[in-house]
Amino acid sequence: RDGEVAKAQRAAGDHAPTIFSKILARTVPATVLYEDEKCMAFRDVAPQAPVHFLVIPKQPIPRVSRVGPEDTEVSLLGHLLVVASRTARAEGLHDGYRVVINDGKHGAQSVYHLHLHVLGGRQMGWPPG
Ligand code: DGP
Repeated sequence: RDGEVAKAQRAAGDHAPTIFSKILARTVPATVLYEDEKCMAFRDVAPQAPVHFLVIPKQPIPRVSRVGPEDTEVSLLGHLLVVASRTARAEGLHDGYRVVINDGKHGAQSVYHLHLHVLGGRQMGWPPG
């Protein structure tokens, strides 16, 4: 994942819109697993596990550390986790899975539109790199 870390560190910061806005607008194709009025789940283009999908809010929050204290944003985070869990079940991840949020440079975030990674279908290691 050295290449991914380097890419993330080159990402200049909180730029919007990102490629994920185009996926939401369906001008860039993606394999969409779930969509509702608040979020979308789609397969990661560079899967790091047999099942690897992302859950993103439609609201373009750049990163989790920018989530405000407003009830709507707090409940949106909860909704994203519930959708992650429900979609993981629909993907057959009955033996568990991992949910990851990368934030900023040290977190190796490369796309500055908040997203939850859901990875499963194999044994995960710990600690992560
Ligand atoms: P992060 O490092 O947490 O910012 O992860 C961004 C993820 O987004 C990374 O795993 C690859 C994925 N990704 C980037 N561009 C695209 C794209 O155009 N389509 C899809 N499906 N995934 C993408």
